[in-house]
Amino acid sequence: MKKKSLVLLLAVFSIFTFSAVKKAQSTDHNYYWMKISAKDKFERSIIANLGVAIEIVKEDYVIAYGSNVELEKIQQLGKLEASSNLALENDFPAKDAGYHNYVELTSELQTLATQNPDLVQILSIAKTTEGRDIWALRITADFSEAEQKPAMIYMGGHHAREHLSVELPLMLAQYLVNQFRAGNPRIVQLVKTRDIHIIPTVNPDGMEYDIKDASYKMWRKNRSKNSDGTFGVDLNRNYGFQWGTGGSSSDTSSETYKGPSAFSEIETIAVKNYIEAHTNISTLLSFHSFSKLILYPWGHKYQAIETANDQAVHETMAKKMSDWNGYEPQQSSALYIASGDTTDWSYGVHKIISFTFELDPANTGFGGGGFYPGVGVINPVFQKNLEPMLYLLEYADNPYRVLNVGIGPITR
Ligand code: 0X9
Ligand code: ZN
Repeated sequence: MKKKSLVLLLAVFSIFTFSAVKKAQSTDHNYYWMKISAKDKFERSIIANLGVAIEIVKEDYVIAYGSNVELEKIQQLGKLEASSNLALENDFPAKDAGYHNYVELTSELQTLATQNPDLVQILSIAKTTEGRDIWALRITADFSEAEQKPAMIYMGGHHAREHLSVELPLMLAQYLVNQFRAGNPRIVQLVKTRDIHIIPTVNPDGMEYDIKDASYKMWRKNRSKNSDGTFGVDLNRNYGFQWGTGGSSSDTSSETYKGPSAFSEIETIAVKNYIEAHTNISTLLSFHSFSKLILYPWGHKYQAIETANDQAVHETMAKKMSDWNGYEPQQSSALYIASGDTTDWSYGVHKIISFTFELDPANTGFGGGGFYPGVGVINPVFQKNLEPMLYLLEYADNPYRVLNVGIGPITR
């Protein structure tokens, strides 16, 4: 764990309500982060004597790390304020420490919301199988009128190993807030007139599993326990539009296992419910990696979108965005047929203008290196995708404006 993680931990504790404490067993060696009240060196010494490692000392509490046995003793003393058994040891290999693990991501999001309550709300849209919150940020200048404003949603991290896809939405959130504060007129205008939704990682369990023990696992799916004891459903095959009609697998151990039914997964249901609760959402961008592509529906069949204007909007926008990021625009199925992906559902069911970006690097052939391109790409990839991200937000009021034919805005 990096130093930064320890500092950020303080922020994390502010959002963990008192988490369930496992019952101590002599054979059980679970480890916990604990927030323990202690107001002076004498009280701190009592705590230290119990065997926990005190990592942070504050005026009236400490943050310590220790076993379930120690945790129970501290609880008996009546000094335990909060605890978390989230696996903080899950972290990127040192060379990739610039990426955010789940705890760091949570802290960044929480900090942004806490420091900017007038602009940012944070909401847990679900608890995963392993107990992590799936965070959604909502950014807008006046929350009371948010539903009346055109909305857009950005998502990342459907696939566990695609870590760059988590960094971009996080950076976008920070960029919007910082630029609003700095008085950037374009961003001030956007934040005032748009309702912006950002889910940096849809799949926190998978993402953490992928970096467990600081070595990459090349994991793609979530961490659902399947009926036969295998793990994981491909979340980008689990959405409920033309689910299971091609390019997905019924084999539980397959990388593209579609799940036992459409929307069988906590993560996809959470996204579905969230989008359906915000009927003002008109544009959607789902980040994946890698291959440098801009993809749009359909993905489950080779035919183009039936409604000519909808097809034209997707095509026109994709082409425009490719001018900025240099990615290749194409229909999803031009890559390969796959059913149950996010964008076929969001467009197919809700007529949201929807894109998948396959971020850098380019498709370099055999091997998984493309999923782990190093920290050096984070900033340049954000920069080249900033204009596309803002463009979709600008046109969220009426994406058909790109056609210049005076078609009214989407209403759902
Ligand atoms: O296969 C996927 O889910 C996406 N590619 S990835 O390498 N990130 O796994 C692409 C989905 C595009 N959609 C369809 N082809 N339907
Ligand atoms: Zn992906």
